[in-house]
Amino acid sequence: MRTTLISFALAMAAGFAFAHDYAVGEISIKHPVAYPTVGRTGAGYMEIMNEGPADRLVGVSAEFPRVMLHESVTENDVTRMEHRMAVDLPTGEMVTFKPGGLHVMFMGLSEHWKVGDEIPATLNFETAGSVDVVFKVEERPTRTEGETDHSAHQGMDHSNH
Ligand SMILES: [Cu+2]
Repeated sequence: MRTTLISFALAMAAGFAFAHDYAVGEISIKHPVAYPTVGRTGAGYMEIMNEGPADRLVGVSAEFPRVMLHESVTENDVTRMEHRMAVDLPTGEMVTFKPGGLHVMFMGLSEHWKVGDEIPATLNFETAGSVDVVFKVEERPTRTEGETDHSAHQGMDHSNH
């Protein structure tokens, strides 16, 4: 009995570590991830699946001077980041935060994020409530739109000095 309980607990822990998913109400958050930083800003990405009534992500809080919802928008080959007050989560749809698109912007980092770092944050949903998640810092995939996204962040960072 005891052994069964322990191995069950271990399996659960291992499952969590591997899947790295979170849920609140009928909303699930899949694999929150970030990449190593070089400046004073970092971006968080994830997938949000809403199996319940339509909801909205209305904010993210974390231990940084400023955290915002951003979307990178490309028009005429020029990419800029726009602030979003909220992100709609329609019923039965997966909303993807990814380089070159929606992201959580963490500003005022005091040290660089490295592979293996864990960035705790709280996602606040209008109806479902709040859930604590951890953005895990992974190796940045090579040559994606993220490069554009990244340089946009750097430009923004300099203007703050
Ligand atoms: Cu941004």
